[in-house]
Amino acid sequence: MRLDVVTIFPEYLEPLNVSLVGKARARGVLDVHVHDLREWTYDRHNTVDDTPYGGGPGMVMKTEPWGEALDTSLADGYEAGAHSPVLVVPTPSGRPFTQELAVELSTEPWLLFTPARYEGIDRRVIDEYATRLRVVEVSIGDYVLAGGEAAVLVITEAVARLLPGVLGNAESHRDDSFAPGAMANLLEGPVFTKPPEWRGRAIPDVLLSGHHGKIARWRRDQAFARTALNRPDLIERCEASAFDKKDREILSILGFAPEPGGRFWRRPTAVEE
Ligand code: 6GU
Repeated sequence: MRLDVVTIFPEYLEPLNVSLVGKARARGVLDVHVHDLREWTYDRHNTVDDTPYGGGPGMVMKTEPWGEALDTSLADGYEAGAHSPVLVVPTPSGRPFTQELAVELSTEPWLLFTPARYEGIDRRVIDEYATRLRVVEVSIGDYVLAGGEAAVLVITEAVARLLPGVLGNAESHRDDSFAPGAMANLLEGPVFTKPPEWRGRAIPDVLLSGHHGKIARWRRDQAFARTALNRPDLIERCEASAFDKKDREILSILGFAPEPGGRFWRRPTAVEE
């Protein structure tokens, strides 16, 4: 997979040299190109922003540097044999980034990211490239960052670990929380390793029992407990048919009850902790 990133802070993308993404690059699975947007400015101050038409606070990133940066990056990539670029535009007004979108992007041969600062990029730039390429505007969550660079790191890491040959084995993704079809989309429960006792804290007996059926059941119960606590919406979203008899018992203990519609809803509790 080829990745291009156009940014006014190339050094912000340094983490792409480290850890999992760094290894994917070293192995030749990922071909990363970071470009400095200011290379395509021609005034003394390397201006990339200007005041917004219609007034209002903040600044807007100018069309011309982005147009030249994207034309050049695209030409370089095509020349190197890349094809079918997808323009990924990080923006808090984009479509939510999910594991499903990560899986989808991991099948693309070429992603071109346009992290913006200020109030964003002049809309005409996105509209112009949308006539030629697939454009996906993506938000990584319901909060506002000062710029899209951190979002590029997040998206890249989520995508890179799905590429063939990056993680140890394909099995590794199957149980990911949020993996499509993962245990009814529950959050994963706690994990433990040696030593068997630490500061007076033991390992749950069942994990030492060697009884694989009991261990799987305990892990699922833990997953339900954690999901009920942190993401009850994930349980409410599941079809009731995803739950077996023991699941239903656990759900009842956790305060969920089946509705005629076929889903489980949490009974209102006296005090939400
Ligand atoms: Cl992709 N960019 C910015 N600036 N803020 C965000 C975001 C992206 N996703 C959530 N908040």
